[in-house]
Amino acid sequence: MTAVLKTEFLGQKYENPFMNASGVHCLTVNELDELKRSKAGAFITKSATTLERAGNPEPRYYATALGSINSMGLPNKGFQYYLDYVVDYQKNDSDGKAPFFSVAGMSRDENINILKIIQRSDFQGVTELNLSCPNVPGKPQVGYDFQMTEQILTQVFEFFRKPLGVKLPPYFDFAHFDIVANILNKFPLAYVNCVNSVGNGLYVDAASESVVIKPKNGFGGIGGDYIKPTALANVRAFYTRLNPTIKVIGTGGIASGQDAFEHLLCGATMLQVGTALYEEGISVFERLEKELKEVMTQKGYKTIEEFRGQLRTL
Ligand code: RRO
Repeated sequence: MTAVLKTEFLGQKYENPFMNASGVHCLTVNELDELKRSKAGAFITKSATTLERAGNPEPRYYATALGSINSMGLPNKGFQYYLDYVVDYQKNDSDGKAPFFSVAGMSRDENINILKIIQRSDFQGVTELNLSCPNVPGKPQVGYDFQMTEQILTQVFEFFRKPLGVKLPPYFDFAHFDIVANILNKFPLAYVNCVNSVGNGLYVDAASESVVIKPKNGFGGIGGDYIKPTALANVRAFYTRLNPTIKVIGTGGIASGQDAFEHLLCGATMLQVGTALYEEGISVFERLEKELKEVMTQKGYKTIEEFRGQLRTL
């Protein structure tokens, strides 16, 4: 008996649930094409702003034994670059991997303007609105401002009719899970993506008595092993609170088949890989698939549907 990883998400069929996390290996057409040729089931573009941005000064990413810290500062090629890529892909490729389009305006108006252009464009795929970039100096994460989150979504759904998901920051309190889920349940969202990096951590190198990244005096978003329990908690909290029409993408600490299995058990449908992809390169997808199939086979599961969301409590 071989386990199969085939996954249906928003009416599309994918070979497996694995994708890159936005920001990792998706800045340029070259990197995006590498994802297309990889074993990833689907992929997503770097969060785009209206105009190209160079991002924060380097060093701005640092790998540690347990994960990573980054303060990239939203470097991207500008909205039109990625829109051209995803529309072109739709016209010329029929491999069922159509890229998701991530956008991250720096203000409410910028988000609305970007989404209006997507609504008018030929792009028919999935858009992800990033409400949780932790690294732009002077710009707090929208996802921690509940009123602003609701205002933006209210304005967006006055005109946006294409499939839209939101990338959320991690939340750490049941009161916040409840408040945010109540807001999200008011809208025809396609999915939520839990979680973005744990914002504004600080990694200290004791030997040099120094921080390890330059922007914001060393403060940055934490990813990797450090954040898996937080990611799983957010996947589970939203899976159990949201209308079943709103799917959950699990992101955070996926570096093995077992990590992937745990996210699926908590209720995730697609799975995004950030730090492990950055560290290992695109061959990570082949390994994760093999390992997830092994975990499933060992447990006697043939398909993901047999155990998705079936986490037991005591
Ligand atoms: O570019 C970044 O610094 C960045 C973004 Br937009 C994000 O959403 N999450 C992250 O960890 N880094």
